[in-house]
Amino acid sequence: MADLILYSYFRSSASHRVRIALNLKGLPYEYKAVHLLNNGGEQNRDDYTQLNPLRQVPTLIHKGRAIGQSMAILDYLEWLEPAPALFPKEPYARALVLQACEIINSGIQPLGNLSVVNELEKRAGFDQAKKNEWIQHWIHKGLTAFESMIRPHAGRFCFGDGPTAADCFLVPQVFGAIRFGADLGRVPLLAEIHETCMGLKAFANAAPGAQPDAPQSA
Ligand SMILES: N[C@@H](CCC(=O)N[C@@H](CS)C(=O)NCC(=O)O)C(=O)O
Repeated sequence: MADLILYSYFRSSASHRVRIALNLKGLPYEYKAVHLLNNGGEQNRDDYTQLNPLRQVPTLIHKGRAIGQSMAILDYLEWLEPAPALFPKEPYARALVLQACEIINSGIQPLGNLSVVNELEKRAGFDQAKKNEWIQHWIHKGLTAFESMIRPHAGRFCFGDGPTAADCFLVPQVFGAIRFGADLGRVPLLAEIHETCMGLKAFANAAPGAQPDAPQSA
């Protein structure tokens, strides 16, 4: 059994964050695909629920022990393999990186999550066009806030000239923004940082289309 196992879905932005972090730290891992749509959603299977009680990906297994929530996983990886650091040591700088991550982690991603959007359909009769409008609204609001927050600190990456956890969160969210037709022209700095990140193997190899469970066309 591999030292590290990642339960992931190719298109899951939260799984994507963890794939980037593992790659940046050079940690090899075994990929286990959890299909979020097939068979009623494999995240709902009893054996998977034992690993992740909220029935979401990602879940990281290290030496047989499970960790859910991408932020907790990134924090764990930082202790496991401190270099390269994804969080600054200086308290204020660290708080700013966490603030940027949380804009995405709590201000954008949960509002567009599959189970949330399904509830909008069930309870409020949203069709696909309305669902997309809803998702785009939160993406625009969150990414605009993210861009204005990092602007004074950005270099080639969100904070300075090396990737941090903020870039691990940003890049998957930009993939989501493109997928849902959000206007990246409103956040030119983020579009530029995304392009810089995608020039690195750690980011390129973590992309949805590069995963073993991605359909050929992804
Ligand atoms: N805050 C969680 C979010 C995890 C999450 O929302 N995962 C989504 C995919 S990106 C999921 O598994 N959705 C399944 C569902 O909604 O049924 C984290 O950062 O790990």
